[in-house]
Amino acid sequence: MKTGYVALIGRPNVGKSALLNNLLGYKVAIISDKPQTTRTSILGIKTTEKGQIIFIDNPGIHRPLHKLNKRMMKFVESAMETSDLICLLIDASLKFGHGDEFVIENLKKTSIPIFLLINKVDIVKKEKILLIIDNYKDLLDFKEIIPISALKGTNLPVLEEKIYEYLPESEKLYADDDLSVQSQKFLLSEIIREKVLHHVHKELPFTTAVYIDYFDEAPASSIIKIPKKDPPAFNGKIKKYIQASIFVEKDNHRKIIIGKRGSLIKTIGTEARREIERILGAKVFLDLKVKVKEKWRDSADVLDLIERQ
Ligand SMILES: Nc1nc2c(ncn2[C@@H]2O[C@H](COP(=O)(O)OP(=O)(O)OP(=O)(O)O)[C@@H](O)[C@H]2O)c(=O)[nH]1
Ligand SMILES: [Mg+2]
Repeated sequence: MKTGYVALIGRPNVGKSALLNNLLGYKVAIISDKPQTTRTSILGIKTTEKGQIIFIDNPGIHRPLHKLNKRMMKFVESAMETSDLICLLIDASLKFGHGDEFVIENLKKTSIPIFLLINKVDIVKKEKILLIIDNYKDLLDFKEIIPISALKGTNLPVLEEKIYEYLPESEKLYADDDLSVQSQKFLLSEIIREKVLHHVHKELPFTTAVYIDYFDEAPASSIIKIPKKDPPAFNGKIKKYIQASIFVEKDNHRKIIIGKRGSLIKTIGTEARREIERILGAKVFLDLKVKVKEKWRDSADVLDLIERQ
């Protein structure tokens, strides 16, 4: 048996969470077209006959300006320290820039083997990929360079095979049906935040947080299991009550999220409720409130609250 930790590292928006979900075959991390979507490390466990790969999805590497962002970078640091292999993802459709240099500098300090994953190859020409390989190959001692599409699944079986070559001989660390490590309340709050992210722009994606105020049926364990049935059986009679707060930093942001006569918050609520109902296999009453918490990104109390839900 081979078992080990694989950290997914890269700039914001390169497709780390999309890759995690596609590798697992289940959605455990939220995805959006806005940068800095992921704010903590999320473990995703893939058990096969060869062993167990424990993927660690991470926030995108950026220069941190707020306490929130400093914490995000701490997650990246500790994920890199605990991993047996680092997968550096880049976006094939973007030009090499300062952000990429910053990431490379960060990785120069580590002695852990690194793969370069050139993501989003579904939207670029082959010649472009060859140029990227040429530009990158001498920047770090990459053990493998693999062009992939996290969205379409291109080359993911090859990636998985190569990963196993770099994992230590070890017994499995998790049960075969363990899928992710994060509390269910946290996952539900993230799903609500994902729906918010789809509808907001400019500053708002960065200044919105979600906290589950009330859901008394959430399991205390922070292990999320592979559903026994896919999709899980749906019981339309059971109604679960969830109350959540959407935090913003300014009153005009609160007004934007609520929308004209409550139209946007209604849309967000409906989209989130539908997805949460699929996860819980039951009808849900989702009660959303939008609250102003000035400068929450620099408040340790609010950050603790959100992280530990
Ligand atoms: N065309 C294409 N788009 C992709 C691919 N992978 C991810 N995307 C898109 O890229 C955007 C960012 O994806 P995420 O998975 O949220 O990126 P991330 O690296 O986790 O971003 P952060 O959490 O902000 O660091 C989304 O709009 C995805 O749909 C891919 O292989 N091809
Ligand atoms: Mg992400």
